[in-house]
Amino acid sequence: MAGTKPKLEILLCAPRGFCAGVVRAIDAVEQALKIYGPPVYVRHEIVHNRYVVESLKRKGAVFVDELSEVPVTTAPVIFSAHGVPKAVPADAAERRLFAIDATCPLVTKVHREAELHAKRDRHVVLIGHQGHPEVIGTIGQLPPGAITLVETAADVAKLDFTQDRPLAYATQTTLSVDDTAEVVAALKARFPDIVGPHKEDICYATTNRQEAVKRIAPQVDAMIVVGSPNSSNSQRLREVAERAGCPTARLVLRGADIDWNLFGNIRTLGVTAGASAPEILVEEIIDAFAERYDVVVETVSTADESVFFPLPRALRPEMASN
Ligand code: 10E
Ligand code: SF4
Repeated sequence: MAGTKPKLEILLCAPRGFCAGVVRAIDAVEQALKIYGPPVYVRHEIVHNRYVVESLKRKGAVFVDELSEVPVTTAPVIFSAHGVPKAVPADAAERRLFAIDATCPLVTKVHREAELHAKRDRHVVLIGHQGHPEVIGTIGQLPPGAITLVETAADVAKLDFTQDRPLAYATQTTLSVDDTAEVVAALKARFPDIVGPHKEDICYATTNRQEAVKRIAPQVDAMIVVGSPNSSNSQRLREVAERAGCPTARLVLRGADIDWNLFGNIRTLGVTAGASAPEILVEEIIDAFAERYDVVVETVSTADESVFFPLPRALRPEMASN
């Protein structure tokens, strides 16, 4: 078939894929397996990517939804990058489990902000997606009722706080930058004294990946976001692509999942990857296109990233020799 394939220009977003918090969380599981040997228990998917989870399972990680599924053991129990309610480490301590917290430091920062607001008697309005583990973790930093969740500007309109109630807001780290700006504006309009972070708590990785998609989306016939359906930041990238003018944007987990009815007759394709999607899957997807098309890949870079988070203390190399 060589020479007969149609041409396809692929614009590859940079930055894309793994963020510093994801690298740290996956490294934490791998390092725990290396130091302590299997099994290493992990509460919740360490990051929202099935390929990552399956590869760690093969190395001896055991994934559980709740601590109650972990037997009496001296093996490490790792909390996922999304963070956990305070009750979880408390429960682990009571059961004398060897807990290791792989919560991203940028999520922990939001937890500490929420605590600080509560200490200053402010009720916290959290902007985020109901039911998402990060939101459950953040709400679980304070006693029940201390945080009110809003998802949209319409939710803000329904809030019935009196004007003299001290308020603060915080956000999930992986939200749409544009949607969140709207919700924050609605909050400030209704409650001018509300206290908040400088802009929002959306992290650098979320912001940069959305920015790169915005640059590329108007120039391509279709866009693929490599990532899992349960990955919030990946879903946001797909939405950002559509809103920025890309006619077809889809989340794709593996090369075999590409819908060729949608992607079989295009001239330009944008590719990015959510913060939990490994680069090997980006390569797999580009290879799948290269089987059908004569592809030329151009990387479009909109930011440089050099963020690095050291491993949780219990897993740093000096601990390995103890
Ligand atoms: O669903 P999310 O985007 O929150 O999670 P993910 O595992 O896909 O990506 C990493 C992001 C984290 C841990 C949330 N800050
Ligand atoms: Fe941390 Fe942001 Fe990555 Fe979430 S997306 S793990 S907050 S760096």
